Amino acid sequence: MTYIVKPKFHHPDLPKNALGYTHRDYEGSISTLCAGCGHDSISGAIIEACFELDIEPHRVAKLSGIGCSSKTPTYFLGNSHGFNSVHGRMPSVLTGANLANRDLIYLGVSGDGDSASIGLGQFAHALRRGVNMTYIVENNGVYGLTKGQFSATADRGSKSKRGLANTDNAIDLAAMALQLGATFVARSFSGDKAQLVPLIKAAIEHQGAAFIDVISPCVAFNNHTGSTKSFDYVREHNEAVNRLDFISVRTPIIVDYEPGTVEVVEQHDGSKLALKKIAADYDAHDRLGAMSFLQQHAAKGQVVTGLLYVDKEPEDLHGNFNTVGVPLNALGEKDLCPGAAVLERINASLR
Ligand SMILES: Cc1ncc(C[n+]2csc(CCOP(=O)(O)OP(=O)(O)O)c2C)c(N)n1
Ligand code: SF4
Ligand SMILES: [Mg+2]
Repeated sequence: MTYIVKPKFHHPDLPKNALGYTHRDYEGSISTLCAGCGHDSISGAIIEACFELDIEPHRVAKLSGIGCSSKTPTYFLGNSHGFNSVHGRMPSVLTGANLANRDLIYLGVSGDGDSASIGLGQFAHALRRGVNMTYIVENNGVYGLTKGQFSATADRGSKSKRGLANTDNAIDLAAMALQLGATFVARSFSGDKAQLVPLIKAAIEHQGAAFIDVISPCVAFNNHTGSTKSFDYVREHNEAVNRLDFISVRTPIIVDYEPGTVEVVEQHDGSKLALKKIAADYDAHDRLGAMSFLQQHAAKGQVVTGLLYVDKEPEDLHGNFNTVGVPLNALGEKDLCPGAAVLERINASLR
């Protein structure tokens, strides 16, 4: 545990983004996680993505549950809104906040224990409702914070630090997200910043439920031989389906991939995703195809990473509810309380 406060001073020559902010403006407190924990690399990727997207930190709301992964929002975006909720309950708190103020960028950070065990129902309903958010699971296959018990994402047959084999079947959260109707589904590896940063940027700009499952090795309890969530295992079994470039509306569009192997996907806000197919038969717009691709590779012990699925025309909860464009928390009494005559009309229509 460190109690050292991060110094505010930074070198005057640090690179600045279009808002004049440096990376330091997107950082948080000094991490208290174990040295080498994959979760710290994901925090670094979130900082990089927000810096590159020129996001004003006060426009972000970061929410989490309980666990080492859920502690990480303290270590990034120190100038953003934050809510560290109860174990497994981040999705419902995020949904409520999003309904009250649709103008913020919602970033949900969770663990495999937080989302696949106690919070599985919450995970499922937030995705099926299409809450506009970037939902990141920092997936290490164990309950890191409570000292390394198998989580529900641990593969059957994988070994604990003490050599015990897991006898339960694993939940694949990316496969579930596809089945539940998430409009952006990806998987990445904490050790692959080149893949993870553009995925986070694209997920933030995506106007719907975006889910990223990030394999993030726990160096204290799940990084040994026999684990399928260790650095060595994921490096050896990583099967990337595409290489991704994210091109924001503000940057000039330069795509230098070979013609025929690249697909440029335009999102609602005009930002673009350039997908270079590595697996030639992979189609990132085919939900069913993505589901069977995941299953086929999981059966061979391969970890499929990259953008698995994106819907070019996502729908979100506000669209489905037909809510007003003004955030609900900004409406005045006149709008919120339209009077007895309107209430009478509504009651009459229900009789
Ligand atoms: C209601 C409740 N039940 C159990 C716990 C104990 N607990 C704290 S963190 C945790 C699991 C964390 O695992 P995960 O979400 O995978 O995060 P990690 O630490 O691995 O990043 C558990 C079971 C709790 N804090 N609250
Ligand atoms: S116990 Fe595991 S998950 Fe928690 S900080 Fe240490 S390495 Fe990371
Ligand atoms: Mg975990």
